[in-house]
Amino acid sequence: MVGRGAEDLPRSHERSHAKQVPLVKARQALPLIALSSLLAALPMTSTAADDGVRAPLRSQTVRPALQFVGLPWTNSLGMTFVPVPGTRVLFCIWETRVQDFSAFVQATRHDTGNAMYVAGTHGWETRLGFNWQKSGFDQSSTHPVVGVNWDDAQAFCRWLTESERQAGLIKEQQCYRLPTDAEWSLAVGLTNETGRTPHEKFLGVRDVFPWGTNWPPPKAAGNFDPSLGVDPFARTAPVGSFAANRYGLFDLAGNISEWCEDWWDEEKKFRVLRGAAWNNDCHLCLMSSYRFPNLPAMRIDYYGFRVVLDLKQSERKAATPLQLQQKACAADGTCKELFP
Ligand SMILES: [Ca+2]
Repeated sequence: MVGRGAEDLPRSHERSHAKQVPLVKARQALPLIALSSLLAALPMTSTAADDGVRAPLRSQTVRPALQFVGLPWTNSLGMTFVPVPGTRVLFCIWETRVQDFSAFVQATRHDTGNAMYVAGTHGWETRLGFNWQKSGFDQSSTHPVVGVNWDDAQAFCRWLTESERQAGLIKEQQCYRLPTDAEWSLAVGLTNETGRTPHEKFLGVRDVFPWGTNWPPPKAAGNFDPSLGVDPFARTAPVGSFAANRYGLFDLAGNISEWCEDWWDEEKKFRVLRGAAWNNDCHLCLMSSYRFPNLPAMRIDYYGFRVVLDLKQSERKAATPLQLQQKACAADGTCKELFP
């Protein structure tokens, strides 16, 4: 798929997404799992192919095989972050929740508009009066926020950065932002992509999914279209309702599609989204290397975002007050550098 013309991507996108919107047309909880249990469940040495899908953590017996030292880190909103090897950032383990975005809007009175692209009775349509607070379906505070565009996500990151700098929780040079497309790939386990832009990397690695290499997705692999029959959620699910991946990240496979920082290509018209969503059932769009473009102003009821905390590499060894240690250690005392 590398080298496809930018002009044919939207049409392909449309064909492969009977239940997604055409490009540019319009259009908790996770009861805070005991972190020790969460981290103990992380098989740091596994591969994408052998990850498989584990039972939800709530019903899982975990073995204390590996644990991070000094990690994860939880911020002022209760968002938990873990390192992803090969990156210089900490990833939020969850998609940004309704409660996180609500705190931002309450503090800033940020205007999120009064129209959203939603699945209506006659298909996808722009609906006035809908926004992240009125998505058209039930959402609790721990569901991922939807109907937020790339600019809304940027505003959230700026506010959170400034708030936590002022509170002394992060350093002046550290910041919250969206993950880059390349960082998101590493988070989902893709280390061998080629291409300069997200467009060039589109579906470059075939038949690798966030849960492994088997198709269709096994039970509890994530929150996808009900036609796949792998989850009980018709729309969004509380973040963290399914097993985490090897790094402790939830819902990379589904729930909502996540804005990334990058432009789609050198035209710099579209931003990038990664990960499938609650309305996706197609083989291609659930692959880890799938990504798609849309206008940064687009608000849709299956678009949301996840944030990272950029530690700034040059400062990472003096990351106080975060006091981050950059390695994971096994029970036998052997440790692995997370930022080699
Ligand atoms: Ca997701």
